Amino acid sequence: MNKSAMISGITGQDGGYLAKFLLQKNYTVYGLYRRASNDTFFRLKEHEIFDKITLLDFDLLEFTNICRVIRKYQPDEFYNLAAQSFVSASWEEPLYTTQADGMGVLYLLEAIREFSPKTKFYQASTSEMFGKAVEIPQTEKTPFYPRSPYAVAKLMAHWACVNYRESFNIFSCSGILFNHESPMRGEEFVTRKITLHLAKLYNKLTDAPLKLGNLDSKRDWGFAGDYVEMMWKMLQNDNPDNYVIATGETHSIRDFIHEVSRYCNFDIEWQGNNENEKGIDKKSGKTIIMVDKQFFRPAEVDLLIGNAVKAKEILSWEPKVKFNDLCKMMILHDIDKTRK
Ligand code: G4F
Repeated sequence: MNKSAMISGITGQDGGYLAKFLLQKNYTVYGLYRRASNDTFFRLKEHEIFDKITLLDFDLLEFTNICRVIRKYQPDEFYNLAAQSFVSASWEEPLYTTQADGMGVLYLLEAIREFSPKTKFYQASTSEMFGKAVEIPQTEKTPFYPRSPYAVAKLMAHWACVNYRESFNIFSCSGILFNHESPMRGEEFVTRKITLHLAKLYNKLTDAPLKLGNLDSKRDWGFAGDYVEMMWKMLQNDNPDNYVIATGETHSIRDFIHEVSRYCNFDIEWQGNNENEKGIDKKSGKTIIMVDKQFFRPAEVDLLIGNAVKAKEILSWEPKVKFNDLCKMMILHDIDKTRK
């Protein structure tokens, strides 16, 4: 019989890639989504899988709804990708973020414990838990130092996963994923914000400079399509565990801008300092980037770089897409999309 998988957060970047991956493996896929008045299924349509998924109403804050869904379908695997995932917003909505990203995971684990204890559970944990990193690179053993309400809530969920594994024998895995991007990335995240805006400038659809915050923080950026395979691999192993998923390379926001600019014929030179800094195209003299303090965070995560050697050794996983290829994929997609 086909295996069944339930994916919460089906409408997000990772939900689309994971659903496509599991459908190719002949899974029956249940996609859990939060009702909204706008069309949130555009990614599933772009992946051409919208009609192949059973979509179910779901809300991480509604325990009765979670219990009903788990009890009725008792899936073989549950991938919890649902969250308030925008770090910046978590300072404005700390209580909601904690409810959804922390308590929501406890609700899921309780429902599994009560109604479907054989369901294997994957939790989308995050490199943000390392925050003000105390070690470089970060591994599964690196102590955590969360720097945002988002990271604090995710840390609670991470430990709940470990605790339900050890206390109740639930097969729960925590994937500590470093930043992962793609042409399906939400437009509020920095990489996609940059590629969309530069593509619009290139296609002369706008004249306005792109406003950004801290250009010097560094992230370990991988490709989301590579990372969903690892979510699945964790649940196929004999033992549940925690895994860091990363490329092992780090780049600043500035590096990302330079790399994607090459495809837009911009040669950016930086002028000014701190809040007054600007990125100017040497050829045209036009201002392409402006630093704007509204995009700075109350506490920043300055440097993330992961060591995924455990994933390589135990699950034979390695990322395929390199930083340069990721930049190229994203900017070419957005040049094409904005042109249309
Ligand atoms: O793209 P970001 O918003 O991603 P962030 O905060 O690293 O978090 C993402 O990755 C995590 C790890 O997988 C996930 F857990 C999380 O859910 C999310 O997917 O910001 C990256 C960096 C930050 O240092 C930020 O300060 O870019 C800097 N930045 C500079 N200007 C900006 C901007 N970020 C955004 N979103 N917008 C700006 O204008």
